[in-house]
Amino acid sequence: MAHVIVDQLDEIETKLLGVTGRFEQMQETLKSKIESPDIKKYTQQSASCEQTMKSDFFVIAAACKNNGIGYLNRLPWKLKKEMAYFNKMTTESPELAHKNIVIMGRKTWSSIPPKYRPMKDRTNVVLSRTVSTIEDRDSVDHIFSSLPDALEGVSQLRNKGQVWVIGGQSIYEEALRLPQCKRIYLTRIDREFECDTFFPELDESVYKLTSDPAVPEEEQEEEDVKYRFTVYERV
Ligand code: CP6
Repeated sequence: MAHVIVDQLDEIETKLLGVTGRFEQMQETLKSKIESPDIKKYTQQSASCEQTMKSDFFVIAAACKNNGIGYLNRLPWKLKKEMAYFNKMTTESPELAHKNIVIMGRKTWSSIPPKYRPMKDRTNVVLSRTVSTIEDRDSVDHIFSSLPDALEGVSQLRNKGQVWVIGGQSIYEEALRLPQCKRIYLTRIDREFECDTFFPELDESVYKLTSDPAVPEEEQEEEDVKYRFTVYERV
């Protein structure tokens, strides 16, 4: 009786070895297929396609001496001409027939006084993981749940206008790390204000100071506050 079982076990072992061998062979075949030039080329093409599907964009921000950009969901300062500069830069498009796009986080959207929402003559895009938390949702042109989603989404609008990322803190942090971020228009306000949201540290090896003919280089002053418009370009 015992040797019958031993014989059966031997037989099972032999079969298992056969199966394992064939399995290993299949693994080898699959591996060589994945590494074949055709598949490699396809993988690369798909990666570069994903890149071109995302729109290039500019970041625009105003930050004070302590890098603050906001306090209690509003601006820490009142600078009318700085606001006019923001509106001019984000509205004027080199392609006259195309509106520019402004992308902002949900809290930035809610910080805009209702009578100025949506920002006029611009396509307003708001980022939020939960659509239901967006205030005054009907005034928003497009909602996306992440910045990469928005960049891919707006690239499909067939709009040749510029794309501007306008804040706030967490959106700036993500935007500055993306290779599609080509320029940063940063207004540097020469005074400290109490703030609870901040502009990220600029990596000066990635972003270099440059100039733009549309941007005044002289120091600005209003309400006894001095500030400068700076422009950085991704190298
Ligand atoms: N950039 C500059 C910005 C803003 C301002 N100046 C801004 C701040 C808050 C909102 C929208 C825009 N992104 N340079 C202030 C006018 Cl809600």
